[in-house]
Amino acid sequence: REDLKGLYSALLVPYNEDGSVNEEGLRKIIRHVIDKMELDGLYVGGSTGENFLLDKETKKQIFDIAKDETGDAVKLIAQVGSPNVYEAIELGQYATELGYDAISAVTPFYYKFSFKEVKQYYKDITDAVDNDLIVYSIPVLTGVEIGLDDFGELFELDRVVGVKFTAADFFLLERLRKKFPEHLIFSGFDEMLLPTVVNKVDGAIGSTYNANGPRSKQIFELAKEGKVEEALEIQNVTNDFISAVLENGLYPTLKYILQQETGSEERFYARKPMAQSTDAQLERAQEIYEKYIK
Ligand code: HMN
Repeated sequence: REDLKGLYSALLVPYNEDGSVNEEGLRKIIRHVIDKMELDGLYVGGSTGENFLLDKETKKQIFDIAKDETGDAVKLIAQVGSPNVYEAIELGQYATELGYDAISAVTPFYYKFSFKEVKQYYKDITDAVDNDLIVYSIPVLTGVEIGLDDFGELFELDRVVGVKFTAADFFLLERLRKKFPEHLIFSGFDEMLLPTVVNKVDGAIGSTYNANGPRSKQIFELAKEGKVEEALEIQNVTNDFISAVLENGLYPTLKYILQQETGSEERFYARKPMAQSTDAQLERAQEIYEKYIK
């Protein structure tokens, strides 16, 4: 799936104060990512979209809006994973019918599933959904670690075409790349984009690309051309930005910046139990916005 390579926005979703989707705001974010950030695709239904706080109908609503607003302009990957595998299958079929280019599924979490159970989960999804699947590995949030040989077993499943690798384990990344040259590897930590591109990932999916697209694209392109020194300078500025964002709160800061960038009057709220931004966070977000993005 060469066509899936590239830089993706982990799509951020704005909510209304009552927890419903702010559709107008979401459409504006999608336009911003496609037209101004000029990214290659959208990863819809990930952590950044607060997906794991949503009911099934709202997840479908977001898939609908993203496809409707995007059309065929960029690639679309639907994250459908959930410890509820029946829901994952239904959402996978739903997104596939809508025309999503691929699906992705987080490793099942909460219970301590054995690898055998994790593998069965991916087999159940790929057997039932007529689309290619990217494993979403994010041990920092799920607690699920997958080793090299286990990745090999998942990659043997029909239609498992790659992994979104959100981890700082560069030894494992290097081994994976060497052993599975045919599978797609997407980098998941934006602050480590450069070293993952040096390790020859096929693309990257991240939350900060929604706002810091141009620098991220430069890092990606320069690193691919072997211009590591130049790429590092941009990664350094990028990481000043990301450090400031993480210190002030990832969601409040990105929501504020995207609200400004899209000229939306209505505040971009979080979905409970995620807390709403405080005045102090909003003030700091404005400073970060002015310093790095505006
Ligand atoms: C998603 O599922 O929405 C993302 O792909 C998650 C993405 O990998 C982000 N990871 C987390 O938030 C844990 C990163 O973009 C991350 O926000 C960024 O690197 C800052 O740490």
